Amino acid sequence: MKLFSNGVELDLSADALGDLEDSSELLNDAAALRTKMAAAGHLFFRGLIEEEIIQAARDEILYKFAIIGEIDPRFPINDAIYGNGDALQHINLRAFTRSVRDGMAYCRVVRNETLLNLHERLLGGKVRPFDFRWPRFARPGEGCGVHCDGPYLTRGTDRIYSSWIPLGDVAREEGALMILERGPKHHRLLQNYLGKDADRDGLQWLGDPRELRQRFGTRWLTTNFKSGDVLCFAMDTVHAALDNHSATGRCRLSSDSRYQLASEPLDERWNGSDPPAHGRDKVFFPGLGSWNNKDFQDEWKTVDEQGRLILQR
Ligand SMILES: O=C(O)CCC(=O)C(=O)O
Repeated sequence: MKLFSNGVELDLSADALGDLEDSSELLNDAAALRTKMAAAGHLFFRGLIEEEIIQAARDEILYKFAIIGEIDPRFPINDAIYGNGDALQHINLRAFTRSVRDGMAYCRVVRNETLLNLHERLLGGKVRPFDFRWPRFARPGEGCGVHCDGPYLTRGTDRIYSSWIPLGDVAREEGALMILERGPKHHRLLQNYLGKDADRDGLQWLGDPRELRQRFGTRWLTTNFKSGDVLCFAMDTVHAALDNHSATGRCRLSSDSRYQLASEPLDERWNGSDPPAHGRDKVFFPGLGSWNNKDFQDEWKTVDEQGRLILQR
């Protein structure tokens, strides 16, 4: 089987691609969690969150996507087969994305007690999830470019961890997340990039995942994710998504959420009852090809005052 990220075919040899290692046995050992996170920049846990909690969030979100025609009605909604719906340009996309982001079942995943406890152990105190959340519905052909989260999220503090949570099984070729293994060149090669602010400096993705891996001299790490798994990573961890090449047209549903100490300053873009994010005229709605909006690589779509997509073809 071939794997692609950002349209680039990955090298599948053992020194270029590896498996994420399950850290579940460290879960109750705060010192060991912190040591491993400091060394590797990520921690992966199999089955951290109960299956029913994930399935409830999956149902809640997929029904919303089905209503706007993004899921093919000829198949069970839970299969999430892409529907080529054309309702998108007529709806209030701002309201739609907010209803997905703020759904009760989805919030129960982001605020799951085991997940919060994990972040408390890592950060050493009471944590606070960012008020903004990033649910992702990745259609066939879609993925996410190579980047670190730091430049996008750290105006308040840089002591933040991201958790990537598949909302349902996500096989590697269906758009799994991958992490660039840390090596001796990591911080030197990223020094300039990590000092940037994505909004002020207009950042683009870090580049070709195959070429980047060779330059860093390490491996991409990923796995066939199962419902309930959690991949937690640091602000300076290089990551990207594999492109969704599902043979059945299945869309990948996942979530990224962020956690910091409640006592530390907040990044005002992502917190509050209605976080401004990257601007009131933009909504987080990744995918659908190139939108001629190079800001934030098309993950953010421009909408009009009624929240309707401004088509930029
Ligand atoms: O799920 C994706 O496609 C990308 C997720 C990501 O970049 C993140 O969690 O920071």
